[in-house]
Amino acid sequence: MSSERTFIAIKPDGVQRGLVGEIIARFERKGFKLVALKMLQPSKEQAEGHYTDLSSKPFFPALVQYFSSGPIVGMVWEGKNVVKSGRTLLGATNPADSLPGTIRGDYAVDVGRNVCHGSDSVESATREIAFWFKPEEVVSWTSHSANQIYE
Ligand code: IDP
Ligand code: MG
Repeated sequence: MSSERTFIAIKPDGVQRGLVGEIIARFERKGFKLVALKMLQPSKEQAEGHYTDLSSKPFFPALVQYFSSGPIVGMVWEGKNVVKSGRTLLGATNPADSLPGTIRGDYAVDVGRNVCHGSDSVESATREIAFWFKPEEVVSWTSHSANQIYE
């Protein structure tokens, strides 16, 4: 069984709107395994570091302001193809294009308030997990349901 991991974050708007449980529940019900979780208030520097690849974009200052405007919930989820599947659960970046049934499709309207973050590749996931979590904060454990979720 693959042990691919991804970094998923509930952004400040998602926390303020009371969507923490809803978003966690969707990943749990899908069958992915939670291996790390923390709430924190990102500094401007942390927001810039997290989104460093987007620093040349015109919306970068607003994005950094948004991401550091309140507490976030950062998580690491593990499972088969979890990077790609996690992005599918989140929905398209712009909620105008996100399908109903996805988190952004169900709960967001504007691209600059799209509720959640998910790593876009295995390489990004590795970088983002190391950026937000110490190695000892990520827990390796065996789910009782593993044989019911994976053939
Ligand atoms: P992603 O979150 O789906 O991976 P990225 O392209 O990595 O999308 O952009 C990071 C975040 O920046 C988005 O989730 C969104 O909040 C914001 N963003 C992306 N494009 C725009 C834009 O055109 N205007 C305003 N904000 C944007
Ligand atoms: Mg991205």
